Amino acid sequence: MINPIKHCAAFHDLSGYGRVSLGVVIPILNTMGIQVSSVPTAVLSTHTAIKGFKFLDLTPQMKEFISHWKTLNFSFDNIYSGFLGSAEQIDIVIDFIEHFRQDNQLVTVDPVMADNGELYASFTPEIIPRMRELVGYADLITPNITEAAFLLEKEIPTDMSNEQIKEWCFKLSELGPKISVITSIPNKKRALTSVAGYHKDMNRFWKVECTYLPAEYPGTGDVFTSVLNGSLMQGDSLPIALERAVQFVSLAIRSTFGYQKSEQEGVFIEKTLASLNSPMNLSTYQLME
Ligand code: PXL
Repeated sequence: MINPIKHCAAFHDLSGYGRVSLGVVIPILNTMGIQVSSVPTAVLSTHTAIKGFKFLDLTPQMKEFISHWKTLNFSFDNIYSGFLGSAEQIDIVIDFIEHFRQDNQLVTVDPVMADNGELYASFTPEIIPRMRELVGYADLITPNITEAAFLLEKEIPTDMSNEQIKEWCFKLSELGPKISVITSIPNKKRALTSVAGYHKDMNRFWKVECTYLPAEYPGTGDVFTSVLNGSLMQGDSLPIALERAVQFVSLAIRSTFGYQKSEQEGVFIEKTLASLNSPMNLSTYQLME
């Protein structure tokens, strides 16, 4: 039987306020025609960038959820993990991947743990080696530059040559994944940021640049990876999926930036979701040789 709708198992937190994690993963993947079944890793009052956030760790409940799912004969075209509530949850996600592994499946691990040089407030450094272990089970990983530096035990750069970007992507792929993507790559000379991706089977490196706006919105990494993941699930090539994800994040940031709203709210995806179903009319990706 042909599966009429692709099915994703999503491991992310539910932050009550602020557009991050399941709050963006579900609408984006649904808009892209993908069913999402969620295993919430934690429930928070707000994301961790807002002082005084309340945090309910769902580690024990996750085990029960998954035991139930294992009795129900579910199958998943896509397993996608992001923000985890504790280092112990890494074992739960690994067990899930091993149990639900199937052919023609994309396992995406966004090693959400840090940004701007710092771990998020709910983590201690023990998360880093555990996350390194988890990315070994993934087909696709999408660290930002801070997370990539932590995974590779490198200093966080303020500028990167193409050679360096390629070396980092390659080293990440040696941890296991077929496709390694790095986001928020700094460029000192120009007001630019870029994302780069390496496809191990094709031995090709791709880069997409975009202009930088002076704003920091939480959740843009989740938005990026959700669109990239959805695009690959729709059958797009890696460079086109990178391009679509960059274009969507840029549009969402620009749709938000013109208002005087707190950055803590995240980006106004409600205004831009429909664009995920518009044809792409310009592509700027580069092959890095
Ligand atoms: O977008 C990453 C993210 C996800 N979930 C929670 C967060 C953050 C980033 O701050 O705090 C709870």
